Amino acid sequence: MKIGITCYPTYGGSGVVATELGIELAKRDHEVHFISYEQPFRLDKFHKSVYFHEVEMLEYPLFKYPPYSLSLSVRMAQIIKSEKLDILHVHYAIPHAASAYLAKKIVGDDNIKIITTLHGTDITLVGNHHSFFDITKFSIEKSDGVTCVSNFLKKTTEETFGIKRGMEVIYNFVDTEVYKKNGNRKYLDMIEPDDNVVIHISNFRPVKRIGSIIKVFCNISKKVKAKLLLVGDGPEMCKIRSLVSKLGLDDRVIFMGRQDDIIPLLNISDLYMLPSKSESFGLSALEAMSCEVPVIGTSFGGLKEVVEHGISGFICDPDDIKSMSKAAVAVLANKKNRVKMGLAARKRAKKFDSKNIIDKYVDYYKEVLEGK
Ligand code: GMT
Repeated sequence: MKIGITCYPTYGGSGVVATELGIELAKRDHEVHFISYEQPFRLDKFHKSVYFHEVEMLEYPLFKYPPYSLSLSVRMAQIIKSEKLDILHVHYAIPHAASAYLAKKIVGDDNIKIITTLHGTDITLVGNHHSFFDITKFSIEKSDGVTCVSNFLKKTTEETFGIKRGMEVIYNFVDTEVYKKNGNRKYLDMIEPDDNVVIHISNFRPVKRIGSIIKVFCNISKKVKAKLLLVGDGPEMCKIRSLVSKLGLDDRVIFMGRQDDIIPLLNISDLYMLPSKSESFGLSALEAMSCEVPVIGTSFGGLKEVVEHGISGFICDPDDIKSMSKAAVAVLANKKNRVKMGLAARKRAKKFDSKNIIDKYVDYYKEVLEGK
């Protein structure tokens, strides 16, 4: 198949899923064309049969907000025609699904099938805002196929937008051959061999509740020798830095900034924390699990479809600092327990291996093309 993929190219789960999906499809002899304003960050080296098409944006003084979604539609239509795409698969509904709908109208309805993958905040936080609600509902209904990254997200989409059409749940995935413990526990300068390492990776938005991680870590470090690695950057950074200082944790919290390769960091970690206000799937948690790192994650959303409470980690109310602290100390203070949970996490991650999940996308593409 010839498949177009549009996603946000920057740091964020939906862009990671879209890029890894494209690379895996190309390995299976499909031809993949990324269409976005920038080359996706995980598309950092040459891959056979993977192409990138940049969306050109016109600056004009009248435009306070340059209309990216329109330029994207035009570029999509051009690539559908020039590359003879079979499918255009867009990740994150806003604005990609609406742009794809317009592109389909430009090239003619019979010339392309549009598949939209819903990722999370495009439904729970952004798409349901009154300024976007109608266009989100419309573009979901008008897509030829829709996938959701968890059952939670499918149900939330149906309830929030009153969607009646079929939507396929296809979970996110990880390449467990790449994301694995390599035994090379190379310490960062600031980390000592007997430190328990807690890690969080995100784009530091309020939904991630990083303040709760700091409070839990404060309790952890009263019980065990520990360091906290915060990986990523975003709007909450200043607030988090001052909370860390206020709690006297400056020498124990390490701000790593954005990192392209997180595997070495997961390899020195003992616990991953993701106590978000809502998490539709929690891809970063799955990547940690694949590296034998147990997870303490939120009970709000789809993370409980990934982490088995008490086995591969703990699912907690993200407001319940006491329970999360207790769970974290239970993992870290007992090495035998931690290793056992880490192995269980790896075993669980294998259920979401890219080998199994990519085939589900390919089957779904075929179904949509056949008009089932
Ligand atoms: O919200 C984010 O952290 C980014 C966002 C995205 O679309 O880039 O992540 C969402 O999609 C990921 C990939 O499917 C999921 O693993 C995340 O759980 C989801 N985030 C939320 O639901 C908050």
